[in-house]
Amino acid sequence: MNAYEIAKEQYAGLGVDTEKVLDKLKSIPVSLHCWQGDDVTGFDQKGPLTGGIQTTGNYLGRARNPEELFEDIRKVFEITPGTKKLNVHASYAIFDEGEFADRDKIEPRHFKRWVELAKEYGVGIDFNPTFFSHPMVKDGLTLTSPDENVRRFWIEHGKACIRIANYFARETGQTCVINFWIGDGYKDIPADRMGPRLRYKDSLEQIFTESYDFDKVKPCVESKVFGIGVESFTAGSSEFALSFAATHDRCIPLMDNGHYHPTEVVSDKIPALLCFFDEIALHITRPVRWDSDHVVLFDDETKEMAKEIVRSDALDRVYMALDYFDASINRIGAWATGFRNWQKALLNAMLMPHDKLKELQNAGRFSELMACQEGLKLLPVGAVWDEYLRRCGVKGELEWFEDVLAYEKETLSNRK
Ligand SMILES: [Mn+2]
Repeated sequence: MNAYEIAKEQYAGLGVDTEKVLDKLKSIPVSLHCWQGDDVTGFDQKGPLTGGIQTTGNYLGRARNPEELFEDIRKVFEITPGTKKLNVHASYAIFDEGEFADRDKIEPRHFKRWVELAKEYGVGIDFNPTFFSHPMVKDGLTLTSPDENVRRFWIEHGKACIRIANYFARETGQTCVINFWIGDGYKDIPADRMGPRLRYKDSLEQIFTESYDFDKVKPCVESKVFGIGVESFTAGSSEFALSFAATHDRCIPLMDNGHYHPTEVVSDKIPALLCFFDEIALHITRPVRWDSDHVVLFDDETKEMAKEIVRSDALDRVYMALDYFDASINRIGAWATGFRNWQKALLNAMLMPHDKLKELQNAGRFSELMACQEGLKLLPVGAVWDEYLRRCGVKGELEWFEDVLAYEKETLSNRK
């Protein structure tokens, strides 16, 4: 017997059908963020990254244009298993030679090439309005700005993005999750915390008057606790975003696990929200002391987040997207490592006998529960993972990076 067959028998003994797990895992869409490829630069402006977020590092080979970014995305698709979606920011509009449309005026046709790429792979597209890195961000504010011209510009941007999300859903035939995140806030102690939030609420309500079919287009509101330069106050806090989503139909909450206090964990928040929301969305990242957007690892909290989704039987209620950007290492390697690790975390969670574990908990057999949970950690998840990679036609754990090195040598090193 090979390693997978032995593992399959071992899991069968626990009541876990590895064949079913492998089929299911292959079908779960995970959204791959386009912004890992170019350090969140985008194509529509040349200014610095703003909005309280930062990329660090200057590894060779950053994608500088749509052609290079698409080339890199193709490589990532090739070296990662499972079903993907493309996750695109509005700042990645692609204009014809000599053409330009500002963020309040962008149209579906500016994203035609993204649709072509998605169709080539038969994947869906998720979308994000870009409320940062733009001259109309005034004093760090967009949808909360007391300047009505500024606020109006960004409301129009939001509406334009909903029209583009409609286009993505229509063209791909798949759900388009459109995520609203703003970095609006204040560096120092504000004199008014409610005013900006009321303006944010009103802005979102105006944006969501743009028509969309909630079966196909899923607007989300993403919260954040702080950003660089906006340490004292963030308008779109957790309470704000959750309350907004809870009190507005046709809108769902999005949790980014880098957007909370360092000792808070999103794994615990997932089942809490699932008690109240039909659907939720996640940005999966790795915060190191702050919202540093490090590459997702196969670490304890990543595993715990996946377990909570699986245990809650909510794989079809949680929209999963990756969100990190590391410019200090090979960006293709970063992209693929994080994508592969979230797949691993899902697999690990799907191989657990959750019903049995719940029974132990409900019977108060806590020492047995602990022993069992610890025992599960050394079961041959790796053998099932290897089999999954084989079936997906993707190279094994200690081999795939060769492709990244070859790509760096042949392609990335020429980008100077
Ligand atoms: Mn995020």
